[in-house]
Amino acid sequence: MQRFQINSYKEYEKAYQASIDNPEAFWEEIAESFVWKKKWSKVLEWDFTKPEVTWFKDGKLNITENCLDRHLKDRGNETALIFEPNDPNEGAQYFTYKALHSKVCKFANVLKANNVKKGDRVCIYMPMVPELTVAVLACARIGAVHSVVFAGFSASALSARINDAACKVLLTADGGFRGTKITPLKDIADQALETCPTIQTTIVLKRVNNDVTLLKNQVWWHDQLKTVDDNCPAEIMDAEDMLFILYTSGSTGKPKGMVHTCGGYMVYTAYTFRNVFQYSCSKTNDFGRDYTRSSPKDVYWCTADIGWITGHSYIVYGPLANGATTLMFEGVPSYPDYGRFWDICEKHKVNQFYTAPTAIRALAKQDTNYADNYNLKHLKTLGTVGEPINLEAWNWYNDYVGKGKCPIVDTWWQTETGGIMISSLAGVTKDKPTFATLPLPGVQPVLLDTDGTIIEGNPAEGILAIQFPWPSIARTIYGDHQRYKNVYFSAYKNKYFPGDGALRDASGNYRITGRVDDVIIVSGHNLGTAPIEDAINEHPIVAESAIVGFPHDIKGNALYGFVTLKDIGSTSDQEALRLEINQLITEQIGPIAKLDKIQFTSGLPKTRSGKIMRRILRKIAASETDNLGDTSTLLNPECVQEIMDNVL
Ligand code: 6R9
Repeated sequence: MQRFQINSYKEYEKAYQASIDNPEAFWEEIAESFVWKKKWSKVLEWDFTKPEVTWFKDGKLNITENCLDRHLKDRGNETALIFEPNDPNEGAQYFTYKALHSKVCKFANVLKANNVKKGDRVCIYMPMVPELTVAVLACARIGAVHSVVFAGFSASALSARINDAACKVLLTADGGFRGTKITPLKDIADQALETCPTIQTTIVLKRVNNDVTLLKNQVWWHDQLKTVDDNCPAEIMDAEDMLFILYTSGSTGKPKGMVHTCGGYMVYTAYTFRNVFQYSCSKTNDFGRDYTRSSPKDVYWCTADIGWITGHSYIVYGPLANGATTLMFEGVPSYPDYGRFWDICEKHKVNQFYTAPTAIRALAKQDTNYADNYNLKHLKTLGTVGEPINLEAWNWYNDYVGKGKCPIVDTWWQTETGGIMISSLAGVTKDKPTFATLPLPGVQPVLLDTDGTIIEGNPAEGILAIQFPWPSIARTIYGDHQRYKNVYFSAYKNKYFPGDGALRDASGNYRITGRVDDVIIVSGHNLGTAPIEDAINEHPIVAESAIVGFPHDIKGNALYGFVTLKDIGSTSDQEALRLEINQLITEQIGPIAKLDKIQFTSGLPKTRSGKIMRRILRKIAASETDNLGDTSTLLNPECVQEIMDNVL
C-alpha cells in the first residue's frame, strides 16, 4: 500500500520509483485516501499530442466534502482557518472546521438563490478576507466554476477576464485594505461591469465601510445571508468536471484561462502539501495509517494571495484537504512595519511558512533585522515559490528566519501544473541553496536541447520539459484548446513545455534558471511582454515599444521599456510622457506592470522579418553590452549604438 506521507529519504526513493514503474497503481492508492461518491473506472488516459488527459475517469466526488465534511467528526472543533487582518489591532479571527463548513454551505445557498448552477462561472474579485475562501469553496460546493481575479488588477483586466469566461455572477467588496491604502474594489468593478454583459448579479461584501452605492442588479453580501440556512448538500461532480479557471499571462496576446478539474487537482494538491511541507496534523489523521509525527497540530501560513495559483492550491485546497490549520493574511509585509510577518509568526506560533523570494529580498534589505525581535522558535519548515531564489536571499532566509534549523523547500511549479512539481520534502530529502532539487513522485522532468533531444547524464543544462502527466495538470485553456496545444505541447513532441530553463547538478538536483520565453517575472508575478506593449502602444504619440526585464535587487526583475514615438520631436517633456505611459499600463493591466525605466529611441533593433530582437535589448538593459551576440541579421544595426549611448 502506497503511504500518503513520505517520512524518510528511503520512502521518497521508493515512492518515486513506484510512481514511475506504475503510475496508475501509485496514484490509485493515493486517491483511495479521499472520499469519493463513486470510484473511477480507469485511473489515467492520456495523449499529449491532442492533448488530452483524464484522471480518475468516471470517478464522482465533491472537493468540499474532502476539505470540510469529512473532518467534522474528528476535528470539527479544530481550527481550519486563521484570519489575520491588515490592521493588527483589529484582532485575528479563527474558524473551526464546523464554522467554515457552515459558512460555505450558507454562501453556497446564496449563490443558488442567485440562480448560479453547476457549470456556471463566478468571478471573484475580492480582498484577502475569510469570505474569499468561503466564496471559493461555496462555488465548489455547488459545482460552479470559480474564476478568481487578483484584486490588484485594473477594471479593464477584470472585464477581459469576466468576458473571456462569460461569468454570470461577480463577487466583490466595497474595498480592500492593503497597508495604509484602501483599494476601491467596488468602483473598479463598476467600471469593469460597463463592458460585461454576462454578469447578472453582483454580490458586494462590506469590508472597509467605503461609501458605495449599489447599482441595478447589485446586492449586499450580508443581506443575502439573512435569507438562507446552512444546509447545502454537495453537488456530485465528475472527477474531470471543471473546478476553476485561473488566468495567467502568456508571452503573446490575451491572458490564458487555465482550467483545473476536480479529482486530479484535489489528489495532487493534498499529497504535495502534506509531503513538501511535512505538515503534521495530530494523532487522529484522516489519511491515518502511518501518521505518528508530532501533535498538537501545526499552523501553516502561506503569504500568497488567493488571486494566484499558490493561494488556490496551498492556502485553500491542499491544506484543508489535509485537515490542516491554514492562515490567511490580508495585509502587506511592511505594515505597520517590516516586522509584520514575524509578528504574525510569533503570535500564531506558525510552524510552516511559505513565501516568495521578492518578499524575502525586501525584508533582507531593511536596516533593522526585524526577524531578530520576534520569537520564531515554532518555525519548522520554510518555503519559497514564484521565481528563482538568489543565494543571498536564500542565506538570509536560512540564517535570520530559520536560524539554520529549518529546511527550506524551494518549490518549482506553475499555474498550469496546479501543484508543486520539483522541490525538496522538508527534512526528508536534502535542500540545496538555489536549487528546487528533486521531482516529486509522479513528476518526470527531462532537459532538452533546443532541437528537442533529451540530454542524458549529469550535470546538464537545457530546456525543462515534463514527459508524463501528473494528476493536477491543467486540462485546457478555457475556450481555446488550440492555444493550449500550441503553447505547451507543440514545442517538443509528446512533452509538456513549461517555458523555463533548468540545469541539473551531478546528483540530479534541478535548478530553475528562468524563463525561456517572453514572460517576465516581476516580484513573483508573471507578466507577458505583449499585453504591456499593447497598452503602451495605445498612447497616441507612441509608434512602437518593446519591453524587457532587467535584474532588480528586490523585485528580481524590473521592466525596461524601449519606446519609439511617431514623431521624435513630438514631446519635449519626456518625464510627463513616462507618467502617461505608466498610467496607461496601470489602467489596462494594473500597477504591478508599471515600467521602472522608459527609454525613448528613434528605432528598435529588428530582424529582416520584422521581429524585434529582444535578446539585444535585454543585454543593453542589464548593462551586459560586452557581448551583444550575433547582430548580423539585424535590419537596422545603427539603432543599437544609439540605444546604448542613451541607456538609462
Ligand atoms: C507557482 C507559481 C510560474 C513560473 C514558472 C517559473 C517561476 C515558480 C519557481 C520559479 C524558479 C521556483 N517559478 N516557482 N522559478 N524557482 N521555485 O509561481 O505559478 O505564477 O504560474 O508562475 O514562475 O518561471 O514557470 P505562476
